[in-house]
Amino acid sequence: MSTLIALNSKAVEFTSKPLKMLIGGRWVDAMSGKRTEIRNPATGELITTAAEGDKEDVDLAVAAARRAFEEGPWPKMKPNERARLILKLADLIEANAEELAHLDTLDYGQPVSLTTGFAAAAADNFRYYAGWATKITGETIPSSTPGNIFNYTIREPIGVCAGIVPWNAPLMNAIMKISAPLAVGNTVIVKPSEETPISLLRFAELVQEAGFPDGVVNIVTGYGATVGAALASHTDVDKIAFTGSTVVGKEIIQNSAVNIKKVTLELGGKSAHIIFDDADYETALANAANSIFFNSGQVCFAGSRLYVEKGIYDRFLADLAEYSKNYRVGNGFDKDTVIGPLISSKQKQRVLHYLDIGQQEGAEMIIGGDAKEANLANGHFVKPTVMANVHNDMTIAKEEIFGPVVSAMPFDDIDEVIKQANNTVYGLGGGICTTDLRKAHKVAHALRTGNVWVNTYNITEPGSPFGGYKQSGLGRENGAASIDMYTEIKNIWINLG
Ligand code: TXE
Repeated sequence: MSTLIALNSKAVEFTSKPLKMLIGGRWVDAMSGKRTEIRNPATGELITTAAEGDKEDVDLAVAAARRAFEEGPWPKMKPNERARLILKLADLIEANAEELAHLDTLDYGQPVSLTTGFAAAAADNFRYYAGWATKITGETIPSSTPGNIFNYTIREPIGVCAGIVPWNAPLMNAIMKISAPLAVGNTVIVKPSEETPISLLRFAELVQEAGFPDGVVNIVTGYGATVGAALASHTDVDKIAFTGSTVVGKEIIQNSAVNIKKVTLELGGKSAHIIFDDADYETALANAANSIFFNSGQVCFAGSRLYVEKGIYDRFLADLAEYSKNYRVGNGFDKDTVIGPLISSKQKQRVLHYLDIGQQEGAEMIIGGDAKEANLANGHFVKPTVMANVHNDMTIAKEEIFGPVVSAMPFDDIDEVIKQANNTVYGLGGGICTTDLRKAHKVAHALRTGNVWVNTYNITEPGSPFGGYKQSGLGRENGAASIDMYTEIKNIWINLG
């Protein structure tokens, strides 16, 4: 029996009209007049259309953000006034959380319980960075230069900051490219994914309602090859932050070279989750499943390579397959759904292709695959999938699949499994399940990744730096690290003699 949650009435109203872009405080169509269809990935139905921006719209947004930075009050405002506005925005997000969550579920398909959590996290993230606005300090440096030299530093905003975000947590991914830069006085332009612009545009209305000066936050919708590339190669954008594929991340670096933009990248992953035989068995099982099936596996730090100690490997895999049957696949508005659809038919085909390649290379699919049930036929659903008999040199152990697919491998030695876990071009996350503290520390230190979870997984917080080693990224988001990423340090020398 279906237990469908009714779509929030304000979300119905918001999506009943064609969506515009926010540039310089005005809601505008694309200069070309072009529009992109936005479809519900669970049903294939048209939700609404969004303005399809292009280079000339980017130029307008950059000019507006530049004006707001150079002439506007924003960077010069007292830090406590900036903090007050950001806190007001957080309150508005909280007050409209149900609507924002429903818009995300409509747009990218994941369960309302999950998108509700993301909306709450978005408000939290703003509150955390509102606190930073009044705490950006410099230092005084004892000078050894002869004479009476006063030597100190201050931190200043970088200027116009662009953010390009993907579809796998539309609101949350965007927020991380807005909260920290605003706290320190930058102005921002954000491009959501062409697949999922809706919640960010509603959020932009809240920015206006909170009373931010025009041009401080701008949203340009459209495709990566046009809007995204125009932002990355624009000579008047000072900083770019990108979350997405490693391939596009490399292109962003190349395009950013045009004016030596500051760059933050949060890219793909192939994170190892290591289960030792001394782990609390039930916890390890739940962690292994949640680390890969959460958000339908469309998570950059998903535990997509599962290493299980040999003695418990067969039993663990059989139990994981059983456990995954609890993950009900369906429409995100159904209260019982745990696994929503993948974002698009393209993404579903990509995931199924990896399942084929895996089997051709000798892996065994012990559960999962294409969701062929009649009620799922119009959406892009893939079931929680467990691939056994995988080796580290197989394609499905090396490449990011970005779906609910785990590649499982046995191991019998701690040093060997560390080597295997690090044998990847990525370095975003890693998980360890053990009750032996020494093992936990040893492996946590040995993993060449930006995040490690022990006897847990999937935790992120606004105060904790998040990002990747190797080809998983550049720089960090969240925490004090993000403040560093959005400020320049100026060193001032004064001769007091
Ligand atoms: O990502 P893209 P896609 C990985 C994941 C997934 C694969 C492809 O493995 O299967 O990437 O997904 C914009 N210049 N991740 O094709 O293309 C684009 O419009 C500037 C991991 O959706 O990287 C969107 O806004 N921007 C990941 C954003 O980049 C460009 C999240 C992401 O799209 C651009 C998503 C260009 N030339 C996918 N081309 C993660 N790290 O969480 C595209 N874009």
